[in-house]
Amino acid sequence: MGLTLSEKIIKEHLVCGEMIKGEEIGIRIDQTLTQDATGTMVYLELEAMEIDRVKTELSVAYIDHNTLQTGFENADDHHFIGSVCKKRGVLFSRPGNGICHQVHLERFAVPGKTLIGSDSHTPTGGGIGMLAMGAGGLDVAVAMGGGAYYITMPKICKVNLTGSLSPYVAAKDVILEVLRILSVKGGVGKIIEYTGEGVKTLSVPERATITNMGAELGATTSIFPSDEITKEFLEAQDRGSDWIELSADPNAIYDEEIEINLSTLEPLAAMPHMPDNVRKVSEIGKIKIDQVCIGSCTNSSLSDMLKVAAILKGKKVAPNVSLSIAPGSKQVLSMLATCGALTDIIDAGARILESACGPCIGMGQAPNSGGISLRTFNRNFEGRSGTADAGIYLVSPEVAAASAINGYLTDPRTLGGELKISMPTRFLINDNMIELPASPEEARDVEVIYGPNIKPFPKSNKLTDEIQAPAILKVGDNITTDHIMPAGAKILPYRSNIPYLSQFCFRQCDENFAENCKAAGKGFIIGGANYGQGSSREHAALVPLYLGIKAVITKSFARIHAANLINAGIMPLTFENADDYDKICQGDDLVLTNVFAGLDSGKFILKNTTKNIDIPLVGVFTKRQKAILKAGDLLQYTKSS
Ligand code: MIC
Ligand code: SF4
Repeated sequence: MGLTLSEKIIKEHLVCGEMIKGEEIGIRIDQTLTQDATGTMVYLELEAMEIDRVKTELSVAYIDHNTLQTGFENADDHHFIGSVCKKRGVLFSRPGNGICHQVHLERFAVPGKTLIGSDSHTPTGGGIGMLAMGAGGLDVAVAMGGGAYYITMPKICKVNLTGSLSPYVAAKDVILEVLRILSVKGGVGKIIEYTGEGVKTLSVPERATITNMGAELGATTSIFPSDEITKEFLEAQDRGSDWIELSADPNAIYDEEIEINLSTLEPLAAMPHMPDNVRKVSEIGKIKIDQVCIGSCTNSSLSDMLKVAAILKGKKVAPNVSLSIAPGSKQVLSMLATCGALTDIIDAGARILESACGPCIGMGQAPNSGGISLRTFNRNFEGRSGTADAGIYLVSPEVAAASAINGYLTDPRTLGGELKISMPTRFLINDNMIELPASPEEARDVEVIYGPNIKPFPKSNKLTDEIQAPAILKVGDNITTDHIMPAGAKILPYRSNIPYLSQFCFRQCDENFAENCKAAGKGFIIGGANYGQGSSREHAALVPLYLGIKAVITKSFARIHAANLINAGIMPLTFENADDYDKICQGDDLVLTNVFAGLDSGKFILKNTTKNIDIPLVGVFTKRQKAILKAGDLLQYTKSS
């Protein structure tokens, strides 16, 4: 039987388990990446694990999220991460060097290798044929220490691409179309593999846009074959020797198949407030806009920026619109400057931001009250922009640039002609903002620098056989990690200070959540379907742990968040009958009985003592997960095993 591309890479890296769909497998990790918003925790965990030097082929720490320095906190975190990197053998990408996924694609991603990153958009590397997955911080720390990464063997969904994109239709429209078809839950438990004739018409950055935003499908990852186009890209990055050819066997068997004819696609937009709320731009019509933001790890490559520059050239940003542009990396910015395209962008009136996540994570550029903002980003969750009542539309760079000039949502095809850009055969290579670690001998004298805002992370208590606690919060479907642990300029500087961070937990859903938790001392969270979608931030588990949450009971979970809960020693349990969700009200007193027997059988009973009813729950854990929960958390488990 032939193998899919993902199966080939998994097989090559399998250290534990069998490639049977739905079973747990452990895979060897070749590369890791971290960013600073999750990185402080990762490196605190690495230090707690007492690992002398990282054991991966390559580990890189990027500073790209918390670059707005309104106080000492972010700069202290940068120094802390930099010092651990120097000591432990990790490359350090300094602030200004670019967004982790963009820089990693340019300089480090290798077809056929495995990568995990403490950021949910790590699958960007799939654009180059890498098996790249987002993971919780602790999982990344364990992988740096040489440990395997455990996932449930996913189903493989084939997306067969035919035809080629029409002028002004972009890779963003391809992934928006996949989101329209599959929804934000549609990729859970799956790897999305792109195949077909249409693949050859897409460049590596275009493929990376598609795999990047596969995160919004909830997919484990997304991947493209490694072909001649991949080779050209790697050669242009002076990394031709990293190339290998890689594709699925012709007789590979897939669990699901989707057909997309690229030629029939039109410019699309994800309307507020979910990435799968997709409609054709031509159908939405000419809505008036207040802001346009171009950049983020989804759409900040050189080719994206050159297209934007070509549309803006000789034009002026509409008077009612604020246009900001953040090129994805120093390489992109400096090449834009060299070829003159940056001048076209500046002359049109764009506000140039540093090469970082910026507005995508609410680090500046919050829209005006009730403002409409078009963004080339990947998430438009309510409030994420920093303005609670803003409406965010996710669009391609072409739609963004055309709309910025007109002042209203514009189908770029109305600009006419064809958008011609010329891509250089060689990128400008200058890795001078990547600091190399100290040699093992020198590393002994390197001191790890802890700023005053860096507080120890919470430890969990040993599991008990009976847990009595109130339903401290009840929420609905599709709760994102931005609901659980919001980001934004005001809160992000405290990513290394869990006690301080805790006051913001679930604020958008219940402003008294933290106080209620403190008063009760413990609690259960009740949720709907796809709980914990979005970011990989383990803070969405560590902060509830700090606030005394013992278990989260939902209709279903997003993959990375469920793993983060287990790693933090919080049980993710689901209703055996989804309708039982209605049998619990916020504030009800609950008792989870016979927990240890439940861990073995996978079945639990939750007594709602307020309503005097028993509710059957399910919690199927692997041997390793049971051991983690029994040990208290992954850190204690790793130390003891
Ligand atoms: C995001 O896009 O939400 C982030 C910020 O990059 C997160 C990581 C984080 O919360 O720090 C992600 O996607 O994992
Ligand atoms: Fe940064 Fe936004 Fe990408 Fe997250 S999604 S890594 S915040 S650019």
